[in-house]
Amino acid sequence: DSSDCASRTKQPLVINPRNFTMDIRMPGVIPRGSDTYLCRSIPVPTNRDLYVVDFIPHASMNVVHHMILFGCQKPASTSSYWDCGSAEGTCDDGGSIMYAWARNAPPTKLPKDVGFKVGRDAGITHFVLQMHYGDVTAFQDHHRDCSGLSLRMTSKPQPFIAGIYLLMSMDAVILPGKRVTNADIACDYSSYPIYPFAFRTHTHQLGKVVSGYRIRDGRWSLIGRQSPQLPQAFYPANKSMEVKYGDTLAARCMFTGEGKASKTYIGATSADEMCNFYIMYYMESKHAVPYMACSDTGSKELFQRIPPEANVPIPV
Ligand code: IYT
Ligand code: CU
Ligand code: CU
Repeated sequence: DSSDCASRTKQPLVINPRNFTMDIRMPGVIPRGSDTYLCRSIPVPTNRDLYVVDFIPHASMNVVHHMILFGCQKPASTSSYWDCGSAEGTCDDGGSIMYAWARNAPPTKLPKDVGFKVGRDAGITHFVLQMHYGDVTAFQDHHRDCSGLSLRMTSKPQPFIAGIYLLMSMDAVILPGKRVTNADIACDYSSYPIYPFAFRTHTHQLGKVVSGYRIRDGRWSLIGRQSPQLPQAFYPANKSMEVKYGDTLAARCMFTGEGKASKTYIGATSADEMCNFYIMYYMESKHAVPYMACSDTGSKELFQRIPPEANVPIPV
């Protein structure tokens, strides 16, 4: 009921323990219609470095379509919660994705000794939770929703920090009627070693499969492939591998333009497309780079050697 809901959105008072939990939950909301996006922001304590070491989702698939947690410096609104469907957005500084929950998808666990570093030094002073409410028939009973996440936090420095490497296409054009259009992305990796452990794919309606690879000495090793039409959570990476200086990271999104009457471009609306492959990795703390991105298209010659699976749709 609603009073119970209110009590669950209150933060417990924490008097300086090393390990504690932060709750970020909707404050008892009723979405106005289907496909409503609501965002909730809470400040991160900034008097010391903190690490997020676990995520505990509180959501039911009947009510919530997906939720994404961002770490950011400047939430798009100063309200405690707001409609973040299109115009207002999530974070003014972009923000970095830290966790995604989607219906039916398995939960992402951080490996032992790995944490996302947050706080003032890490440039993450707020958590913003984006909730996508799908079908609102779940609200016919007039209940108020307080779905959200619990974050297990510690001030104990972690040996490894978690980070995100985002491969994204900026300039793909999907041709109308054409059965297959590929969007390719590749960058040389030139930092300290990272160890991918989870991946997430994101496209809109036209994406069939998104695959990501490490290329070393001409050999392609799969980090992960998934249909972006399945719940867009973080899935476990293929096998443990290292990505080091001199390797190349590459991704392909396979789209279909079948049934379309005009070209589709990369853009922010649901009529546009996106091509994203997110790698969640860990890295030794002393070299910590929490966020990297690549949007180069890579060469045609390079992609001639991509494994054929990158063009095999995954049944949904
Ligand atoms: C144009 C595009 O591909 N946008 C993606 C990736 C992206 C995310 C963030 C780009 C920037 C960001 O600051 I955060 I610049 C995109 O919007 N992806 C959505 C969410 O925003 C995370 C997704 O669901 O992956
Ligand atoms: Cu959703
Ligand atoms: Cu998108």
